[in-house]
Amino acid sequence: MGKSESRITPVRQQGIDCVRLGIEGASVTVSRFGAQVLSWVPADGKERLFLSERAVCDGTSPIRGGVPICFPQFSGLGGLPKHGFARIREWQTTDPADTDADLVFSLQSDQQTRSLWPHAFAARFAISLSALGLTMQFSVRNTGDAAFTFTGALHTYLRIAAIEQVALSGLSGCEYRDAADADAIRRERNAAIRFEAEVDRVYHDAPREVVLKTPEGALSIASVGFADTVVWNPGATLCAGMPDMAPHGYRHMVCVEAATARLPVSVQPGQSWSGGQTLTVMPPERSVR
Ligand code: TA6
Repeated sequence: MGKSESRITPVRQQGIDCVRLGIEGASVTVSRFGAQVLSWVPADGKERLFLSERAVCDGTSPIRGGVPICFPQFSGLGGLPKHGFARIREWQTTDPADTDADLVFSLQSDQQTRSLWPHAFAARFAISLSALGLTMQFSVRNTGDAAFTFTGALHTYLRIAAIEQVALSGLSGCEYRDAADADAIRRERNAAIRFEAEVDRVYHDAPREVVLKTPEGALSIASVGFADTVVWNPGATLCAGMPDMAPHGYRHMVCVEAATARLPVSVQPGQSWSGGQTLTVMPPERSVR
């Protein structure tokens, strides 16, 4: 099926209102709550995103899994709710006609956002789908008359069969802040990261592409605009204390996030910022471990 024959349908996933887009044998499902991608199934038919079986999908709290949009604050880097408010707001679908994207969501500042964060903004989340790739682009325009700064991320939860079998390459030599060890600043010494316990790292000024290798194949994770790459897996102990994760949930996910965390981005009045992440299923010859 070609792009012109793309299909967008309203669906419910785990009880939440979503929009599903199908193109070239691939599909992506996005919740209106948070404009959160919950499912991405490329044309090979395999789900690539993790959505916790215990995710809360009633609009009362963030959804554990998929691709939460963290804005205007990454994690606890400020006084806002953790990871900001974009992931707990209802977004609107917008006509993608004037863009290259297949699906576009928008979120504007209102009284509620201004009560938390006193700035005027218009945010967009644009999705482009192909047979083996998913591109997500977040952009924000300053619609007020004073500059603002923000931090944020596309907090992508990748589905994996078994955490002990995966390796993430591409970050060797990169400086990182180790949030799992009192925010120590370290340098990545390993050619590939493996996950034997909690990993919670912000890689500063990270390379534009990292590769997640698994016995089933490899996934390229590329970013633009976002300076940093966050890598997170809670490990068994933290996971056991998370009410919206099954005890074994940590074994089936790893977050590789396009983030702007170390240095806040500044946006002048009338100006826009944008950043994105592209996930691509790699051909078998580039997948060898
Ligand atoms: O991006 C990594 C991180 O900030 C971790 O520290 C971890 O807390 C994770 O996000 C999940 O945060 P959440 O608020 O969704 O539980």
